[in-house]
Amino acid sequence: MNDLDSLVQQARAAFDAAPTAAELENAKARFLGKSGSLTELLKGLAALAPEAKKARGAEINKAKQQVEALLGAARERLAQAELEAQLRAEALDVTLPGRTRGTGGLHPVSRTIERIEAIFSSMGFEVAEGPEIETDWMSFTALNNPENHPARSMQDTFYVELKDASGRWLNLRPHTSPMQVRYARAHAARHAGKTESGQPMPEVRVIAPGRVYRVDSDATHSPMFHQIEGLWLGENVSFKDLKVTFASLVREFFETEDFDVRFRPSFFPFTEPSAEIDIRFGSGPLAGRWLEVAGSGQVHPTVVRNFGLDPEQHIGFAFGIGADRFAMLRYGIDDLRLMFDGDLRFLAQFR
Ligand code: 2NL
Repeated sequence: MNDLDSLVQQARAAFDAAPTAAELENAKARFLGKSGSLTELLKGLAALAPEAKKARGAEINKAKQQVEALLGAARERLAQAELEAQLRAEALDVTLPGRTRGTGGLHPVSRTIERIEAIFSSMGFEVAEGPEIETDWMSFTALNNPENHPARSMQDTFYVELKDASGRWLNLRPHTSPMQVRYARAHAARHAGKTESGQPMPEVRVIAPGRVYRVDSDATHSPMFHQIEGLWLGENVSFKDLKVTFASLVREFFETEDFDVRFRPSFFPFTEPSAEIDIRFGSGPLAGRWLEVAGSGQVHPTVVRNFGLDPEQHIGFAFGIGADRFAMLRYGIDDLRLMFDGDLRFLAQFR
């Protein structure tokens, strides 16, 4: 092997060994650079005689072309490797599942209240919502609670350190009745003196859903819970209407015809007579047991008078149901505390 062949072999080995484009360019300088070995050989031609110069020059140029060809191939190889590495680094697996924002949903109690509102709306009831901080008169006096009734005590009712115009502490409403009082009084004021002679005042038909508060906390009681109260007053609204109304609610809310409704005598200051309402399903997971689901009664004449209405002309019923209990019965929830823990593993089941 002559000196030029071995130089080409050295260049090939150096270019093959270069791991990066930068090192390849360093290797190139050793052969083709200003003082590279091939350049030096070309400079040496000057000392040769014309004939020898021509022959040697042609050989050196041939070697130079071989080295340049090897350099081009090595550059190509490194560029290709670099591109492949980049593609590997930036690879996307388009088959991976996407990261989505989870779907939200209504709380089971909200769903229950919305369903019950829709059912009563279809029976001609309006929905009244209002303040959760109330006056003593709205929460108790208007509803015929005696001055020393235990419901007014601090053991039963939360009070707010603010007084109303008559100097009494405001309370967190212990039921949604105050909203019905407000609604009935506005109804009485709106129609006062306006009804044509002989025409009765329009009926009052309203439900009041919402949060209520009582000093009570254990496995089956939460200091905040949800109530839906209903009120229907007219010329001749009776317990028969209450039973039909309540049975319609149960039929539509629980989506079954297979149940019984019974009234059990009870006592509330705001109704007389008063009754607990029990239901019993004939089939399904709750079948066979009487379940207490509401309190009810004929609205007390004193309460009707506090509405600003005449108890001879406005007779009817009121009831109160626990929305949380309805939600638990409907969705098969066995622990009240689950409803208020805010645990997404529970809530996600209602999306
Ligand atoms: C219960 C008791 C009841 C009422 C609520 C009512 C409202 C007005 C006038 C008269 Cl404005 N009554 N509400 C009547 C009877 C019972 O609820 O234990 N509910 C879970």
